[in-house]
Amino acid sequence: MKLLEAISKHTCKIGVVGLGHVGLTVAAVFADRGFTVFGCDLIRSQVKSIMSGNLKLFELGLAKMVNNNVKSGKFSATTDCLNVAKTCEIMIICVQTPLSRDQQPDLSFLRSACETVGHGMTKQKLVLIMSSVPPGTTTEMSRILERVSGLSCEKDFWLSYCPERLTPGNSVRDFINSDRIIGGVDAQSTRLTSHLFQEVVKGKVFLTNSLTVEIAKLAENTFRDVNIAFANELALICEQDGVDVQEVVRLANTHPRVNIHRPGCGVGGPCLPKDPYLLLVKAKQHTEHSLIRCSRRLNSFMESHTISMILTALRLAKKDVTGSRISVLGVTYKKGTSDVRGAPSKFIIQELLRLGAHVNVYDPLCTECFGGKNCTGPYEAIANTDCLVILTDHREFASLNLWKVKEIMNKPACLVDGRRVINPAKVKSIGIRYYGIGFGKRNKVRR
Ligand code: SAJ
Repeated sequence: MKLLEAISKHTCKIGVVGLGHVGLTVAAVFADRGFTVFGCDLIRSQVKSIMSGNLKLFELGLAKMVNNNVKSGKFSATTDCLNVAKTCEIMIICVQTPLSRDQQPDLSFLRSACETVGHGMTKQKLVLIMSSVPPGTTTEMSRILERVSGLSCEKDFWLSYCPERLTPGNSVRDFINSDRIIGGVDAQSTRLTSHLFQEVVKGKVFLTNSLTVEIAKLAENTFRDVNIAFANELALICEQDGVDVQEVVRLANTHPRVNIHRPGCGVGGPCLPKDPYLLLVKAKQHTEHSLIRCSRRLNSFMESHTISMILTALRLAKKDVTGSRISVLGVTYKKGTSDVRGAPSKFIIQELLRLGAHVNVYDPLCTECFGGKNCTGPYEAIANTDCLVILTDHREFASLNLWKVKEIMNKPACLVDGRRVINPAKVKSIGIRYYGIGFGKRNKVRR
């Protein structure tokens, strides 16, 4: 078959729709392996920064890979998606699928991308969808592609679902090394897609149908979300019982078949807060008893719980939140990234501001401060504040000079650790009041 041969020889042209973290990584890696890649995005500034070598993405090695391939002519970006769709034999769709306010998926970007790809469709092309989607979406998109192109899926063109597992910050490494799951709408689509990926990735490729892959992808992130919710519930229990949840999790995880995740001040990012809702879109029968929905609520509740912890710390220090001064260290949704999508810091900072607190904010990897005052270093943020709050587990925070922290804070100095990055015993020995997620105070509160 012509396309199979072109894939093996790296002579087919690949179009990538949507040049965010995923799309840009996909485009750069395929170009780096010798394919000619055309990327398209509606955002003119993103296209311009790619073509001019001014990328502003915090992704290890990605900017360099993009720049090298733009220079060599293997990769170029444009806003003209239709032209790309007409030119390329393989189209990879990596557009966003956000949630609306009522937690319903907004597939308008994906539908619109499929319409454009459909307009550029001719026989013997392969379309891949990589965005996270509710079950059944690949079949829905096949109908759009057929309607717009007047061609028939499986007979005239092929379509597969092949989601990404990459971690923001390390997308290139993860794209190349992760095992992946691929599901075509028919055996030929699956075979072609598997062939394509085996040309560029080192991880194993597992093959099945598109609906199974759609559900499996959502199951991965939902499993993590439910597991974290369990860890968070344990943390709440431990706080009441005067026990440290870190010790409980450490001991429970010595069981060979137990792997409890880490509790914390909330679950953020582009995937975990969204994917459980995508999985539930068509699940109508058991909504009242849904473990998944309940876990989502519990993980969101941890943000309010962190606020309660801050208010308790202030109250016990005989201070009112209104007019108090609070320092927040960490804004990004997790360590080692500049990404703030879905970060718990947004709600926590905005709620503290609403309650009348002055909030200083510092993050080593981003300047977003959600209305607080942006500071250029941790001690500048901490100076003259009543309560220090840690919301991200950035490495730098674990090595804070706690003597200095105590000295520059208002008295009594209080610390609320939302990610358990600092040793409570050390904090207390220095004379700072300590509060941490899942850190129960022994002999204090009994049920
Ligand atoms: N979190 C906890 N406790 C934990 C682990 C995470 O509270 O034990 C919180 C983090 O602080 C963060 C959120 O959960 O706020 C999400 O963290 P994550 O490490 O799961 O990271 P993501 O969102 O970067 O997840 C991505 C996922 N990628 C995609 O869906 C494309 C996921 O599939 C991967 O499992 C994960 O990266 C990874 O690190 O492998």
